[in-house]
Amino acid sequence: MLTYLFSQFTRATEAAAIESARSIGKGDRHLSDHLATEAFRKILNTIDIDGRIAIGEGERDEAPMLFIGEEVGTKNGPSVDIAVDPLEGTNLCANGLDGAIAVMAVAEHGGLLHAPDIYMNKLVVGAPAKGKLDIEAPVKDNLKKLAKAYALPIEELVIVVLDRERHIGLIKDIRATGARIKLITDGDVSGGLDAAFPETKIHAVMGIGAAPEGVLKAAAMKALGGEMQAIFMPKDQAQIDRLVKMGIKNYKKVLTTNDLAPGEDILFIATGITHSASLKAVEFLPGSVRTQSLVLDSKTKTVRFLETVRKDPLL
Ligand code: VTB
Repeated sequence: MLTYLFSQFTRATEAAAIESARSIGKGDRHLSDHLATEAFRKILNTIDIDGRIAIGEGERDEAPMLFIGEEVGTKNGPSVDIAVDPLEGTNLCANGLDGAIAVMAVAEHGGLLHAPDIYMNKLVVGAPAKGKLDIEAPVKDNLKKLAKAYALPIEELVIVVLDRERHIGLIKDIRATGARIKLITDGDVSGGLDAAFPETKIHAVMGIGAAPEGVLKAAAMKALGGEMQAIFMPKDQAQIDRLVKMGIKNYKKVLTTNDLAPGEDILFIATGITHSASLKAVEFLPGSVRTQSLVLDSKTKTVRFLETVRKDPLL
């Protein structure tokens, strides 16, 4: 079981969150990303694991750190695959907007889909609606079922959608049902987490975003009891070839939570950088810093909220 390592991994997302939080609002997304990535990797390499980055900052030739295939950890420990986004929502952090998080998932070797950075259509719902929606069905049918699952009038549903031109039709379809929309500029992992917590009053995330974030969301849904459905949306033949090369032959297939995160033993950890409906922002206090992290364990179905105050963020 990986659960005994959760406090170690949490140190890594905390460090990434704290360091990138120093750049909130500076308008420099590269600086924010760099601070998060460096801090995350520094801590990760002190942890007793034989780790491999399955989803990271990109291919080896385009990412200096946390590239796909990079070996991380001390090598004295379990063999694990890691999906990581040290700063999910770089623009959110750079512009001081809600929803930036430092996030990772860890699983036994092979426990996370090696998803290339290609778009996918995604549907995320919380536990009450698990198994009740179908990503291929019309939006109005899905929202009717969602409203029923939550025992709410459809008008009270709130659906998170990335504010993109490609979603004009989707937004129209959602609004036609009477449901409400929370448009976000970035950060649909954070939106996915919100959908799993009823107190956030967010009920689903719909629309097209990047596949690596889809794997992270699926890892979270495994412990939270929610559901993720997804379909790859390659834009050209080169992307189709890439999917096939990575072992995804039938790319038109609807992927389930388990297809995206097949591991039996998955830890998912997210630390808030800026505020979101389910996580608090990093708070700098006189002489110390406070963070809030969500730590999910799929094996024991444990949901932990961890608030930490520390003097030296990288200890
Ligand atoms: C999504 C979303 C991310 O990028 O992948 C989105 O999941 C896709 O971006 O949180 P574009 O539409 O700009 O290509 C993020 O918003 C940021 O990585």
